[in-house]
Amino acid sequence: KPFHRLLLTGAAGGLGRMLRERVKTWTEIVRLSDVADMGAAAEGEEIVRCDLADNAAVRAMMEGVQAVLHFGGISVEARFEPIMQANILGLYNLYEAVHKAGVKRVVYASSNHVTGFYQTTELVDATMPQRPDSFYGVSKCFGEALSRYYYDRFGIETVCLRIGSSFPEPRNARMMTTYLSYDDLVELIRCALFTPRVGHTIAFGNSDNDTTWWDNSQAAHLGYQPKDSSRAFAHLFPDTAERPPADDPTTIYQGGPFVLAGPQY
Ligand code: NAI
Ligand code: 15L
Repeated sequence: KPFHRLLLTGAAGGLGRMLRERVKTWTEIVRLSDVADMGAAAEGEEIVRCDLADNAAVRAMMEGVQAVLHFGGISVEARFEPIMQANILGLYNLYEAVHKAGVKRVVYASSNHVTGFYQTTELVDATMPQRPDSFYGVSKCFGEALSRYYYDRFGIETVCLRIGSSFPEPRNARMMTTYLSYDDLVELIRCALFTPRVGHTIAFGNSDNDTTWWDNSQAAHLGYQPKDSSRAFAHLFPDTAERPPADDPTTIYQGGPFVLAGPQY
């Protein structure tokens, strides 16, 4: 197998639980980490329960690791304080540990909410300014900037995946555009891990859906070719179904409901 030990953070989460099995084709040992319970270690697994905000624990978690799939952290809008701990301080702790442990590559679960305040009529590419739609989106912007710094300063490569909506199936009409199937996510991660030179790459993560808001040409060198499409789920959201009005912010902006969060936090 190409790797001896891969670290997967966020292993107790929705994507982490799916990736736990799938990454085993690439690595002899997968080290699984989360602040939440991950159950018992199976063969080829190591379990390290730790809070990303704990610098010393993150350092220890990184020992002997060759590459990182960073899927841990707050994954939706929340109060600023926990986002700051997990996604901002946590990212700093992670990259310091990566640097000290000599890890060469990170695949970072960024998010489409880095650009959620672009309108759904716009086509966004990775050269365009970030327009986060939430504190959560701002924290992902920080992760993209921090990983850029660690590449420019130390040569540590990162592929930032601006994941759309990666669930077993789209959950609403918006996700017909943002849907990323689990198989396509695994393929995107494979491309991010094994493309020889990625430098610092930002890639949008979506399946081959009938509509898109994203131009992925800046990530063409990854060679990612989605195989699935939200088309298979079109029957779930017929045109006659009730939707927010056209002048509703959740319809105008790509971030959907995330653009309405904020003051209440
Ligand atoms: P999730 O919320 O199910 O999983 C995140 C995991 O991170 C949880 O198990 C949680 O316990 C852990 N975590 C939270 N705070 C932590 C801390 N301080 N220390 C250690 N672990 C902590 O989210 P999901 O859907 O699995 O997403 C995984 C990653 O992908 C997240 O970073 C999310 O922002 C990103 N993402 C996911 C998308 C999706 O459609 N599922 C879309 C865009 C981005
Ligand atoms: C995200 O960044 C979230 O982690 C996920 O839970 C979904 O809400 C997704 O974006 C989305 O935009 O659908």
